[in-house]
Amino acid sequence: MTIKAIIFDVDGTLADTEDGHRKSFNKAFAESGLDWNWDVALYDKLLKVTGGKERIKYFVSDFLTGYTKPENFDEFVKHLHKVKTAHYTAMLREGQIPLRPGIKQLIQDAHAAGITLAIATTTTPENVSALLEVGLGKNWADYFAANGCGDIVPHKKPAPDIYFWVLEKMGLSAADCIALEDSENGLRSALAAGIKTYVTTNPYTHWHDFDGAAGIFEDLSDLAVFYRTTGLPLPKPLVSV
Ligand code: XBP
Ligand code: MG
Repeated sequence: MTIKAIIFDVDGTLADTEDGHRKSFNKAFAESGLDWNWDVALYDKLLKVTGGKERIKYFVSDFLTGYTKPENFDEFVKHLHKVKTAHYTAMLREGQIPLRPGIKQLIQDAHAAGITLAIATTTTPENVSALLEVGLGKNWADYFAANGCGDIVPHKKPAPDIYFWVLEKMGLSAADCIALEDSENGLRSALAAGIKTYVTTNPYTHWHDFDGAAGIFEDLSDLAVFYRTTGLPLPKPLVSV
């Protein structure tokens, strides 16, 4: 099959963002007078649920005891998440979270080779643009034919909704594409949409069950291996070597 498109997950895949998310959640909790503190071990468990708002609700329902929800709990969670997102995008704009090894080169090589690129993530559009403005420059959106993020679909990963949304936007079938993910939820989501999926692991997800992945990499620091494994049409500079 000739790969026509690469669909990128964001958190954990384009960049090692999850600890930045975790710290931003904690800043939002403290600012809201809550004594909640998500340490790494707890956050590792909370990552079972994708989506920051959903994750807060999961924490309240499954990990908190003796907590009385405020009247307008949904609004309360939305506000908390808004504060968290402000802290997180500030971290990104300060350049605190760089793109992972090989990601910028892959995006540039693939785009130059005429391969369609897209994003499929459960994080917010603000987070995607803040991360990629720093990582790829102010015209980052020019690289992508579709930017599927956040609440545009009713069900977040591991549901396939976001991948179906991106496929439709690109006008391509699952068989034309490969996906790049970092987590079990992300892999399940892309596989459920019928997309051949490769995984790059990170400290939060290296222990996940990646059964069904077409290949697992620690990272993309050796792009030639990634191109050979995936069968991506090598861009000119690599072919001439
Ligand atoms: C990972 C997620 C996101 C982030 C937090 O998204 O599940 O919810 O953990 O970001 P991806 P928000 O699909 O890119 O791996 O608070 O913006 O949801
Ligand atoms: Mg991810």
